[in-house]
Amino acid sequence: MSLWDRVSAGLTKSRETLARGLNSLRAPVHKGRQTVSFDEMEAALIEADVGVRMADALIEELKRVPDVDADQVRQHLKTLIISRCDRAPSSALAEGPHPLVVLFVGVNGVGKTTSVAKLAARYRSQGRQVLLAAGDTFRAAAVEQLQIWGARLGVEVIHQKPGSDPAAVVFDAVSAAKARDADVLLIDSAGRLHTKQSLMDELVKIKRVIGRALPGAPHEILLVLDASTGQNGLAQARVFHEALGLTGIVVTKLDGTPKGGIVLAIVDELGLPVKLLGLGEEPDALVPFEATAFAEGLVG
Ligand SMILES: Nc1nc2c(ncn2[C@@H]2O[C@H](COP(=O)(O)OP(=O)(O)OP(=O)(O)O)[C@@H](O)[C@H]2O)c(=O)[nH]1
Ligand SMILES: [Mg+2]
Repeated sequence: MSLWDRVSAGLTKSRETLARGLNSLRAPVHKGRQTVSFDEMEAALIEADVGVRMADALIEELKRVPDVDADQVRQHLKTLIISRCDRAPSSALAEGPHPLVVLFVGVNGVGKTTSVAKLAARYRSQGRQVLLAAGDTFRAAAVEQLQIWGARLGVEVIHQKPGSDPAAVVFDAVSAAKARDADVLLIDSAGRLHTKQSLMDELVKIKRVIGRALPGAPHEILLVLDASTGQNGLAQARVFHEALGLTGIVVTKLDGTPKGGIVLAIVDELGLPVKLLGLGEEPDALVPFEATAFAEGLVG
C-alpha cells in the first residue's frame, strides 16, 4: 500500500466525522444572500479532536471563503491544515548520526513496542542494519514481546532478564550498536511503573546513560500517544517534554478512532512535530508524517 493509501485508509473514521460537518455546508449558497451555519462543521472538528481553540480558528478562516459550498470549504480546510502542520519543526527523523539512537517513551499500552517494531521493519526495508533494545524490564512479558518481533523481522534484540536495570540494558545496547557498526538502535521503554514520578526518573536516567555511552545520543526521543486518548494526550506530552525534551511525537491507533484531529492539536498546542503515524497493527502500518497526505486523508 502506498503511503497515501495507508494514511487515507487509516483516517477513515476521522474523515467520516469531518464529512458530516462538510455535508452540512453542501448547498452552494453565497454569503450575503443567505446565512450559512457552521455549527455542524465546528462540532465535527471538535469531535475529531482538533481542540476547541483550533476549531474556532479554523471556522473563522473558513467563514472567509467567498463561495460557501462543501467542496470549496473542503479545499480550503486542506490548505489550512497543511499550513498549520508546516509551522511545526521538521517532521523528518534524524538522518546523520551513526548509529542513530531513537528512544521511545510513553504511558502504558499506547503502542511503544509495536511502533519500535514497525520502525525497525521500515529501516530494514531500506537496507539499514537495525538493533533493538528491550528497555522495558518492568513488565514480565515485554522482553519476550520484543524478541518475537525481532525474530519475525530478523533483527537482534539486546536484552536482560525482566526486573534488571533498564539503564544497564540500554548501556549494553548502545555499546553493541557501536561494536556492530549498526545504522540504527531503537530503544523500547516501560510505560508502567508504580508512580508517574518514578517513570520519569527512570527515563531521565536512561537518557543520561545513553548520552554517556554515545555523546549526542539519543538523537530522537519520541513520545508515543494513542490517538483515541484525544486531548488527554496533550497533558501527557507536556509532562514527558518537560522531563526529557522530546524531539517528536508518534501518534498511534489512528485507524480505530475519529480523533485524528489530535495531530493538529499536538502541532498547534505543543509546537512539537508529529513524526510518525500508526495506522494499524501490521508491520507496514507506521508511516512518516507528511502534511499533504495527512490533510488529504483527514478531509478527503
Ligand atoms: N489498531 C492499532 N493498534 C495498534 C497500533 N499501535 C499499537 N497497537 C496495538 O496496541 C496494543 C498495545 O501496543 P504495545 O506496542 O504493546 O504498547 P506499549 O506502549 O508497548 O504497551 P506497554 O509495554 O504495556 O506499556 C497492541 O495490541 C498493539 O497491536 C495502531 O497504530 N493501530
Ligand atoms: Mg511495550
